[in-house]
Amino acid sequence: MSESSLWWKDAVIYQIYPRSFQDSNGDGIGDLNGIINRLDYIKDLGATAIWLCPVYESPNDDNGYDISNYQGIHPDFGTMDDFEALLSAAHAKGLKIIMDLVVNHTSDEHRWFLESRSDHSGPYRDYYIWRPGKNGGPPNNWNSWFGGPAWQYDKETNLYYLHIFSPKQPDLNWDNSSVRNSVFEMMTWWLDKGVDGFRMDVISLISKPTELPDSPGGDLSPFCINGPNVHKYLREMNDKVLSHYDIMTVGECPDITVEEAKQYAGFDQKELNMVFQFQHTTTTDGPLGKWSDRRVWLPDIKQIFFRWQTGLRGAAWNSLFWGNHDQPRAVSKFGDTREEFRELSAKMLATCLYLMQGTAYIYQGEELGMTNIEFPSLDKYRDIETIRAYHNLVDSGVVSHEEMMHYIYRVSRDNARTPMQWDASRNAGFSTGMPWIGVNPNYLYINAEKEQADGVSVLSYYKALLRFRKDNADMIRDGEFMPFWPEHDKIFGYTRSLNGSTLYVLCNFSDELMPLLGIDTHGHELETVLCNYTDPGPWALRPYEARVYLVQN
Ligand code: TEU
Ligand code: CA
Repeated sequence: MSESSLWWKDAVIYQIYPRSFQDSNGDGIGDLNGIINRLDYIKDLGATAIWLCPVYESPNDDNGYDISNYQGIHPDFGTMDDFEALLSAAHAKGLKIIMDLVVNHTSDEHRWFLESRSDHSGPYRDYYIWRPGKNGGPPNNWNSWFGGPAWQYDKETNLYYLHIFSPKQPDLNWDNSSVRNSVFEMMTWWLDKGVDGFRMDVISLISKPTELPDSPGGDLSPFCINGPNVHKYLREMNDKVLSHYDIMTVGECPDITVEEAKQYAGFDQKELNMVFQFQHTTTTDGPLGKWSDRRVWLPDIKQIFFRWQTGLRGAAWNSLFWGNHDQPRAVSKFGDTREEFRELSAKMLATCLYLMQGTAYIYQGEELGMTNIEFPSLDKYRDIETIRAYHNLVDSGVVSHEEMMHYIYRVSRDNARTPMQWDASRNAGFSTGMPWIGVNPNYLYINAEKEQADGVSVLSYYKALLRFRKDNADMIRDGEFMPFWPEHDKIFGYTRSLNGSTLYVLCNFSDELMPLLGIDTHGHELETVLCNYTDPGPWALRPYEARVYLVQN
């Protein structure tokens, strides 16, 4: 691989959830023209690429993760011409565009599924996973990740189809070579248009075992995650499509370990460039999975990052993120949203994350320190996962309404999906119409316009941090990673070293003053290069302080 094809190692990727980013025509839904209008903001932040969540035609059962036409743009977002205008405007500013590739499943309104369902002997029948029922019920006991059985009965043929997600998201049958070729052709079509890569939705789920056995407790994960042929199919994809372009790929891989990540994204594996792993986002899971109010315990998080940083070193590449469109807001989950600490902890979290080795991902609004939302009632929520989980757990009496709302406030995906907060005008400057989902009332004081004018805002700090990352690209990309004070339960510390220079990154994850222990610099000067407080402070870390020292060779 030539050096130029490794641009993704230094990339800073800004993730856009298009419905919630910027509405340009007053219909309450963010759109492509809205994104075009905000490209300067993204560029100015210091991002080098955009990951665009799905903008394809879709009945929106799961906000675009249920695609009915891979080669068409949803009219809510605009037209293919608008997309092409976005692509060339972004490229003109030096911003790359990474598309979301959702090929574990389609919408049940996709032409392939409509034909599969209606023509039992036609070429599309085998595009999906159809099975006869057992003992008057579904083929096995698997549960959908969105709740309820993972099988949907089809009256006409008296068969069931598999859906890991909603019944409107039937799983494709990747064992069928025509499915793979159709997907590869579609990918080629986008790449020929000039897009710069793919974020691959649940790509580790595409291969299912032919025998679809019952699972203890109905959990399909052990059978569908990293299924039997997943690596074979990804190598074929790499060989037929990916290897022909100078692009980047990141595979979303729930429940993945370091060893498995090396198989998907090993430098010599000829599959993907990197994966998203979720160990650091799932430490708070409880008996009801994500529906829990557990707090993050720093030693868990440290251990996970240390494992990934050292485990992938020299073998594969990390992706660095706190949040995305499925996660609660980073500062609400990992930081502290109390008034005096929100900005400090948001800046600290960014410092801690983006000076590690890996590609940086910023989820829209994170750079403002946007927080979770608490809507007063379920009918204000839009997310299918939240609504289905509420009914599964509350209607059956497993948890009370109050308890469930409490969990929803912590972890619902809608926390990340409230409109981007641009300014203090009506609807946060997101839309002149009625937004499809409620705006967080804190937009009056958390918004881009205000933060742009404020030299010590979260936004300004992000810009400085990303500039630092860029100016020290060799160190951040290649520097050796070492845990620092690994046993400390309040400070997340590590060093990066290259050519005799060392960067010390020290982050206080608590609201207490933390004395610093000695740092042996062998007589060299300790220069503070980044800090989220404006005054130098004592030889200690103040609440949520992030301090970065450089010891030059
Ligand atoms: O998410 C996959 C996934 O693992 C989610 O089910 C995740 O566990 C959940 O959202 C956490 O709350 C991807 C997309 O990112 C998500 O938006 C889609 O709904 C899902 O795939 C189906 O396409
Ligand atoms: Ca719109």
